[in-house]
Amino acid sequence: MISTKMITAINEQINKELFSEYLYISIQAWFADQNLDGMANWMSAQAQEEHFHAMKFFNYLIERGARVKLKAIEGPAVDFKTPLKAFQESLDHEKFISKSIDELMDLAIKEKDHATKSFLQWFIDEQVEEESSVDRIVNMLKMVGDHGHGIMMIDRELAQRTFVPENEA
Ligand code: OFO
Repeated sequence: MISTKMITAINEQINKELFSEYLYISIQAWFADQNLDGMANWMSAQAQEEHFHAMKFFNYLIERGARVKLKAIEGPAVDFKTPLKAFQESLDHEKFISKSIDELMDLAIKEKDHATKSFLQWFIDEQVEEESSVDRIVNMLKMVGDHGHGIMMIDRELAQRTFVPENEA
């Protein structure tokens, strides 16, 4: 049986995932305003992925017979200054999410909740991939600096990203 403590912690995680979606569509809006449509596309795909993460936690609680209780979503930043700062903000946020998922896993281990441990493993693995893909973009942006041509090339690459939910991949 899933504990009240675990249910509360997962409900908080749903809020964090929905905030992630909100943050990434805010960055998407900023990129669209800068006419960097490829980067805006990348953020849109990232936001869809976060919605999928939130619903994965949401469905897990329902499956365990627990109550989903949604909370207010905090307002995200709206100004990101440069592409590098925008992606750096995403990387910092992903590190915060990884820490939060690690804490959920710590709680599941403490409570000997094997079902939740097994469920959370997918997110632990996913965060390694999430951090590494944003880190790669941050490094590319550092390399090109303010060079317009370099920014345009990265923008073109990021235009290719699409989001495919895991059961359709
Ligand atoms: Fe970007 O991470 Fe959700 O979990």
